[in-house]
Parts: sequence; C-alpha cells; structure tokens
Amino acid sequence: MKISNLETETRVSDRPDQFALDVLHGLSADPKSLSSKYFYDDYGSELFQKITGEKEYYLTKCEFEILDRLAGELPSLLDENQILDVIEFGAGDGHKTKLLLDGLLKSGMKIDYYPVDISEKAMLLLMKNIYDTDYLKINGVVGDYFAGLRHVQSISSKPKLVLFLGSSIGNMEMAEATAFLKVLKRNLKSCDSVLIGFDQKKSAEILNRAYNDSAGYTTQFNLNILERMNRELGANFDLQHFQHYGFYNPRSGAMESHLISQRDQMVYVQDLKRSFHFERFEPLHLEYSFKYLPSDIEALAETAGFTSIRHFTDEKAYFIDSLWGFGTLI
Ligand code: AVJ
Repeated sequence: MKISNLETETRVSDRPDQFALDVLHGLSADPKSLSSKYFYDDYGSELFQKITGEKEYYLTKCEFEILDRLAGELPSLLDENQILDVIEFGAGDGHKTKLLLDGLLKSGMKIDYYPVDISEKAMLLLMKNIYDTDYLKINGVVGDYFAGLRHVQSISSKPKLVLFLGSSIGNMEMAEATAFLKVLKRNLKSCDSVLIGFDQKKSAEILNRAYNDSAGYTTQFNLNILERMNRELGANFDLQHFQHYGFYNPRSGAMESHLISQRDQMVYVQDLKRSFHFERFEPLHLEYSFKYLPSDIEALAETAGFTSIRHFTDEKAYFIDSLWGFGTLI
C-alpha cells in the first residue's frame, strides 16, 4: 500500500471477480438480491450526483446546511485540539467536506486530510476540489476503509476525526452497521472521534418522493446495475422488462429499492455461463436505506461502544450528523 497526494496513491483493491461471485449468489438466491455497493461504477456515481441535485432528494442539501454550521462549533467539542487528522470514508467529490474543513481551518487548526475511497475517479475529482495549503495537507487513499484507517494510525499519532457522511451507514442492516462500528472503534484511540451522517425517520410521503424523483434519475440509477452486469459480465438484461419500485417500510424503518421483472424471462450471464429465471413480478432487491430516530442513533452508538456527544441537525430536522467519542467527553 502506498499513500499519496496528487502524484502518489494508496491502493487496496477488491478481488476483481468479486462482482461476478456476488451476482452468482444474489441471482441464485430466493428472493434475489444484489448489494447496493454495485451501484457505484463511474456511470452510477454520476447518476447519484444527479439525484443529489434533484429537489426531492433533500438529504445532501440538509447535510450541507448542517456541516456549514457545525464547522464553527466542532473545534471546542474536539477538546481544542489544534492539530487533527481528518479521515473520510467514501469521500466522493469532496464538496461537502470542503465546507467542514474550511470551517475548521478558520478556527486556526492544522489538518492532515485523508480521504479514503474505493473509486480512483472519485479521488481524482476530489483532488480537483480540495488543495494543499500551509494548514491543510491532503493525502488520498484509494482502497478499503479500514486498511486506510490502520495505515493512517500507523504513520501518525495525532488525534483523529473520522467522517462517514451522507447516510451511507443507512445502506447497512442493523447487525452489519453494529459490526462495522465495532471494527471502527477497535481501530481508534480514546482521543479520536467520529462524525456520522444519519437520515432521520420522517413522513413516508417525503421519503417516498426522495427515492422516486420526478426526473427519473433514481430509476436510471437502479437500472444501471443491470447495465453494469451487461457491460462487465456479458449479461443480456433487457432494461425495458424491469421496473424500479422504491418504498418506505415503516416496520423496518428503511427505504427499499427493488427492480421488478415485468414478465417471465430468462437472463443469460456469459461470464458465469449461467441462465437465471425471473418469474413475472419477481423482485430483485437492490438497496436498503435505513432511517433513524435520535434515540436509534444513541442506541447504536452505545451498542458499538461509543459515547454519543452531540447531534447536529438542519432547520427542518430531516438529517443528523452525530458526533461520537469515547466516554470521557460529555
Ligand atoms: C448514497 C447511500 C446515501 O441511500 O440515500 C439515493 C443512495 N439510493 N437514492 C441513499 C441512494 C437512492 C444514497 N446513499
């Protein structure tokens, strides 16, 4: 693994055939499913960017508002640390983070920023949006979150702030989120803290609209996973015969995304040398997006061994960025 700013880069890649294996398992299962992590090839990431610009998709706008205000208050909550390593999981294009970093720098902090992202393209985009100054040093890490975090821990003993924004944690089911956060905690020290983005539970109408934008980007975003199998695995999905269905399930507290087969059909995947049968109206599950009450967030923090220090929310109280630490802070 090597670490970098523009010239050099750290890399830890997934096994290249992992997608094929997951498709084999997911399409052989009953009910069928695929992991939402496969949304994010270059085209999928572009479509997600478009979704964030749609009026119905309030999440990104609300988090912008929160980070803008939070930046001024954060330094005092971080024990007045003047030197900080900021590590970001899934940094994307860095627009939101820039807001936060600018606020921290304004208060006189000196920051080493380590964005960690599996997508090299996203990293290059981010490097265009955020640059080195005397008080901000950027070190891109292309690869796995925890490999990146362990690497930073091994080269720097400064206090760390880990960012996991955008409600990406919402894509994990509860057991998975808990396991993820326990591993995160194991890789931190008592002077470190984390800031995690959670989408709040709210009226089903608002949620359903956010995941069914009228411009249709969410539909394209979901269908792109079929196109990705066509492109990368030589599958022959006919996109016209699948329909996007996204809805809020108040029992589980999650948005669910499915593609529903519109007819009885066979799909062949060349790389797997296998056909898969879809019954008429059979769903292919693609995504959960769990929604949280403040008390859900506190319970999760406690289960994972963190102390929830403070929730920051937007004017409408739609979204929360929650700051967690290690018990000694109030
Ligand atoms: C990128 C995971 C935060 O769950 O809201 C947007 C992805 N899916 N519209 C979310 C998504 C459908 C998004 N996250």
